Amino acid sequence: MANYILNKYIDISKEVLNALEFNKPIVALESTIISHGMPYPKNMETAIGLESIIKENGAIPATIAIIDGRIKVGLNSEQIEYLSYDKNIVKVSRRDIPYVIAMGISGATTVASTMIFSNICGIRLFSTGGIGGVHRGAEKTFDISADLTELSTTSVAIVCAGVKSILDINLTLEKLETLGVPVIGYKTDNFPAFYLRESGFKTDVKAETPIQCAEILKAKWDLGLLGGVVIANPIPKEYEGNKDIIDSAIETALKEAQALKIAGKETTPFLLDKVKDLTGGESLEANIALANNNADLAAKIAVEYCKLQR
Ligand code: PSU
Ligand code: MN
Repeated sequence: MANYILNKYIDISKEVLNALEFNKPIVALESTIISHGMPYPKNMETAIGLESIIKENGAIPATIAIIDGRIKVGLNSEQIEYLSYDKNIVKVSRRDIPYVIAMGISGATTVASTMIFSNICGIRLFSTGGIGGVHRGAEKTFDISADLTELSTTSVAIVCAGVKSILDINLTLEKLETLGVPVIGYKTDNFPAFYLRESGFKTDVKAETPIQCAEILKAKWDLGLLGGVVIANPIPKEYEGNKDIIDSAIETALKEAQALKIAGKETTPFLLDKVKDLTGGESLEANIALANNNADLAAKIAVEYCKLQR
């Protein structure tokens, strides 16, 4: 993208700019997980912890958000704190970007919008907790996350712990196949379900090492096959949740959402919040553990991908 457009809308931090210039490994991080995914101050501690994990692996973290109408790639600690406690932060997916910028307000980026800004800057690896997908009952509601359409066109790889079973996991995987998005299981061929290591549904392929993951990304993008890749990394065993407790919390949350006629962009945050309340602090600890685990893998893949580019 032309530099004047970059400068007109985007502020890239010094560290990230330097990494881009010298072809150093970078990992993008989303901010919806900070503003809408976890309570204060755990969200702030987690966001800062994720950046440290990426640095320990020799990569540069780039947390992304919109602050006062400016797209920020690479945040300082005051900006992370602001996103962690302020109650007026808008959830920004692809369609919300123009409004939030034009109004000069602040927004937390979802997987879709974080991918968009990463791609504009040339950042190829992105780490998060879970991606959006096809909601249960989508045959009636048409509720399919814009994260999936973004994955079909925007060339960024996402390391995640699969998707939460608030979604229809099978339909999410079918949709990803239609959209031509590779789904790589990291050391597994069973797609993970966020709190659980296995969803029971198969991944497209399995990779055993960060190098293998990097080689798949390189082959895809070298060939001009634009679009994203899902790298599904199961939650560490010691943090895995109890399936019955999670399933029953999700059932309750879905019923409540239906009764209250929750729709549109509110659906995912509503369901996530309910499940969090119903499963208590344990799910928060699991969420932090899997996010850390994903940042670690994403950084390792970014380092290998960078080597392949030299
Ligand atoms: N799933 C999670 N945690 C999250 C999200 C999804 O387990 O925090 C967030 C991500 O930012 C994701 C967004 O991109 O929700 C998807 O929202 P929607 O379904 O409205 O597209
Ligand atoms: Mn939706």
